[in-house]
Amino acid sequence: MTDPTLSRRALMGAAAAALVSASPVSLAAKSTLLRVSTPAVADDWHAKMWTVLKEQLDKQAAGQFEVQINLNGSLFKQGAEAVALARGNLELASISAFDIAKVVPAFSLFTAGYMLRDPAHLMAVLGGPIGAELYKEVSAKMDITVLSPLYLGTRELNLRQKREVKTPADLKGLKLRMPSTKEWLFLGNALGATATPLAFGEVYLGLKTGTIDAQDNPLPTTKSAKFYEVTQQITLTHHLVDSLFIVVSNKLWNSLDAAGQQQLKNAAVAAANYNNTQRITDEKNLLAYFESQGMRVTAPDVAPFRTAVQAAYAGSDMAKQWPAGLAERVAAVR
Ligand code: KDO
Repeated sequence: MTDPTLSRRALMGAAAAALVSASPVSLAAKSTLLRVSTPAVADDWHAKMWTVLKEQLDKQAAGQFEVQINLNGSLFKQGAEAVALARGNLELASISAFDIAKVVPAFSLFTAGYMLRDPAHLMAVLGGPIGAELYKEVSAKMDITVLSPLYLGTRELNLRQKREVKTPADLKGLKLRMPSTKEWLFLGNALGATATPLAFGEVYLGLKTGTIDAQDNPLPTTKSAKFYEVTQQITLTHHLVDSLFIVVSNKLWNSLDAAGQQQLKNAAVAAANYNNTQRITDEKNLLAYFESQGMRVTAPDVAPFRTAVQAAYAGSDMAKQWPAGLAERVAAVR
């Protein structure tokens, strides 16, 4: 006959053993926090792509990462992400060529109007050997690693009031909102307008109240940030095929083993691909939507804009800092 006391003891012992053997597992399972900061609004594709990254990591590396997504510049304001990453206060962000150009001047080449031709060209240049070369300097100087470039969209003019716009001269005196760095302002002025600095989060109100006359963004952003509600015209200048870069702080990157790095990189590439596909589709369909909302869409000949903008860059201090032959190598990429 079995002694009931003994079997109870045996049971308790087994339970304790199970607990002991369970604890190292749960300790080891402590996940790595990945804080994301973006100025993007929830409805924009480069906000939604972070959920793709999160889901991809949950699938590939269950329990290993905790992705915390902060939208609308709620964690760090637009343009402050690179410094936060370098200081270890942030792990992931999508920053622009304009942000990188402040530290790595070669990147101002990708802020120049009419330099990249289309999304495929952008991805071939920035996702190929030219990108890879430049990202080494980004890592060394900014303490961040580029995981993937992405297509933010082609920037178009969006005017508060209807206006004939055929050449840069027609933009004279127009207060065109641009983000607040000198490279952005240069682009706005090169188009013929009066570039006026304003943070992304203030653009809607600026258009509504008339402190600015126009803004430029890719069509999907003009839709998701609802700028079409407070403007009357879209003018298709196609002046910048714009990029962003999904980046991770080197502090976090270097703390991962090779498998963790690969999982994070795969998830970033999946997020970028998702963004690119959705955005390119949207760009094809949105003009009809804007017209249905009563907006005027105009498509001037872009040649006079291209000529003026390219001449402005060619004579600029920025162009003097572009590595010799880089612009030609970029143009030669098919
Ligand atoms: C903008 O402020 O117009 C801009 O499009 C600039 C981009 O570099 C990027 O910061 C973007 O805003 C935000 O992600 C919001 O869409």
